[in-house]
Order: sequence, then C-alpha cells, then structure tokens
Amino acid sequence: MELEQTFMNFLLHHQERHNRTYHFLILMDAIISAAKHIEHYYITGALKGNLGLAGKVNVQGEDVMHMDDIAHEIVIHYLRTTGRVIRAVSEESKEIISLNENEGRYFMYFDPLDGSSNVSHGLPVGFLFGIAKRNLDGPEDFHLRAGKDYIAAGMFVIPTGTLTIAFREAGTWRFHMDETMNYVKPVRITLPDTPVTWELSFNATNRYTYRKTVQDWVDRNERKYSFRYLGALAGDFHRILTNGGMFMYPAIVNHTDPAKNRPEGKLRLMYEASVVAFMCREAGGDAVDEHGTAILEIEPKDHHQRTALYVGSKALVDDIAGVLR
Ligand code: FDP
Repeated sequence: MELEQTFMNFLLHHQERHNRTYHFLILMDAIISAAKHIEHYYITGALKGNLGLAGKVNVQGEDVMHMDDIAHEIVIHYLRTTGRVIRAVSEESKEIISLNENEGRYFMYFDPLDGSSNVSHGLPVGFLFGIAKRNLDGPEDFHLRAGKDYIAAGMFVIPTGTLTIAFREAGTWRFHMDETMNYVKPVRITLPDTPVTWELSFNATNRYTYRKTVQDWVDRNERKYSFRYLGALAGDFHRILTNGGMFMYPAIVNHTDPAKNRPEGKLRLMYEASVVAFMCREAGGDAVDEHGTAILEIEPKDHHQRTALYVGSKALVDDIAGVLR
C-alpha cells in the first residue's frame, strides 16, 4: 500500500522551513473544508435540484438557493471560524465582508464558484482564492492589494478533486483528493518550455470583437497550437499550467452591439486574474492586461475591478504584450 504526503503535512513543513507561524495552516484548513463542502454540494447538486436557478423549488419542495450563494455561504462560514481573516472580498457579495478587523491577520479574495455557464450541466467550475497578509511591521495598507503582494493563491477545480496552489517565491503545487478526501501527493508544476504541447484558450465567438492588433495576432498564431475552451477559467487555466500556451480574455471593443463592449475586460482582477497570474508566475509564466502591463503590478482601485487577461507561457505572453503596448 502506498500512502502519500497530505497537503496539511506539506504545508506544516513549508511553514517550518521558512520560520513561519501556524496561522496560515489554520486558514488553509478552513479553505480546504470549504472546498470539500462545495464539492459535495456540487456533486449531489443535480440530484437534489441545487444546480438550477435560485428562486425555484427543488425535489424535496424546498426553496433552491443558487449554487453560487451556497458556495459563498460555505466559504464565509469557514473563514469566520478561523478568527484569522480581517476582511473577505467575494464575487458573490457587493460589499466587503468584515470578519475580524482587530485580531485578523489575512485578507482573502475569492470566487467560490467561477464558470457559471457550466453549473447547470454539473461540469467543472472553480473555487479561486488569493490571500494577502496584514502589514505587521508598518502602516496598514488594507485590502486593496496588487497580486504581487499576495502570499498565496490557488484554485480548486470542482468536482475534479484537484487543488493547485502557489506560495510566494516557493512554487506552484498540485494536489489530488484521495479516497479519504484528503488532498495529497504534492507535485511541483512548471510550464513546459517546448511549444509541442502548448494550447490557446479563448472564447472564439468573441474574436472579431477584439481590437485589430489582437485579431491579427490570433490570425498569425492560432494554427500553431491546439485550441481548447471549457468556459471556466480554473479549468482552462489548469490545462495551460500543465501543457503550456496561453489563456486570454481580451477587451471587447468591436462588438456589433456597442452596449456589449467590455473595454475594461470581463474578468475580475482581485479574485480571478491576479490569482491565476500569481500561480502562473510561480510556475515560470507571466500575465498581462490589455495595455501589456503585468497583472501582478496592477494596484486595484475597487475590489470588483475588471481587467483583460493574457496568461500563460512567458514567450507567448511576451509576444502578445509586444502588440498590446
Ligand atoms: P462565467 O462568466 O461563466 O462565470 O469570470 C467568469 C467566467 O465565467 C470565467 O470563469 C470564464 O473563463 C469566462 O468568464 C467565460 O466567459 P464567456 O462565457 O464569455 O466565454
């Protein structure tokens, strides 16, 4: 029988090696409990009628809560129990959620169920999270942090039983859920250098809505790589991290219906773009916005701020950054 190292054991050694406290373990334990809970709800969701629209009645005759709201409630519950979180920013809450302003140590940014078009099919969605720490030595700079200030960022691809997490200057790691529902077997992820396996991932329907230089870049490059698109950032980025290539969600500026343009991009900076950019950097890749600016350098002005995103293998991101700047 082969027994694997658990995530918590891996993290314990990581903290000790870097002379760090155990507070972060308590936070990660809560995040993992939340992810398992969401995973359970999601797997049984179709059966119980929880994947439908909010406001409906399920097979037991109960009011259905939208799966997004259930996932949000689960995460907030577990974060609150740690006593370690100052404030949380969630995709599912307009307001910032204050948890433990005085004694908390971390800021948490999360999207508890990203990839909404997959929900009614029970297909993969993501629980994405980024974590920043209270400034313990100097003036407090609060929750609006650039991705470069995160201490960790990660994602669960639900319901596949995978956790991928990056620690600042300590790499990107993938874990799989075992039969006892523990995340085990750390494997360090680095983006492959050779382009043989590289993929491009973007919503192809939108290609003629991109600005001309981006459309031309797509024309020049699309035949060189395989194309894959699931429609859930966590799942699409999971493939890019392993196979290399680039995921992109460019700004929409040439829509036939101008009301549907999204010049700022679609994805959210703090709990989508910065999270994948952080994992990508720790795996040897990079990420930029529509101006070719590094995603991790963007100082957010609003906690729900949007951005365009180009993330993946450094050579490809550098190449497209050349036409964006
Ligand atoms: P969704 O709107 O379906 O929740 O940020 C949200 C996100 O999904 C990402 O997960 C995904 O990559 C992208 O948007 C999909 O958008 P399109 O449906 O426009 O392709």
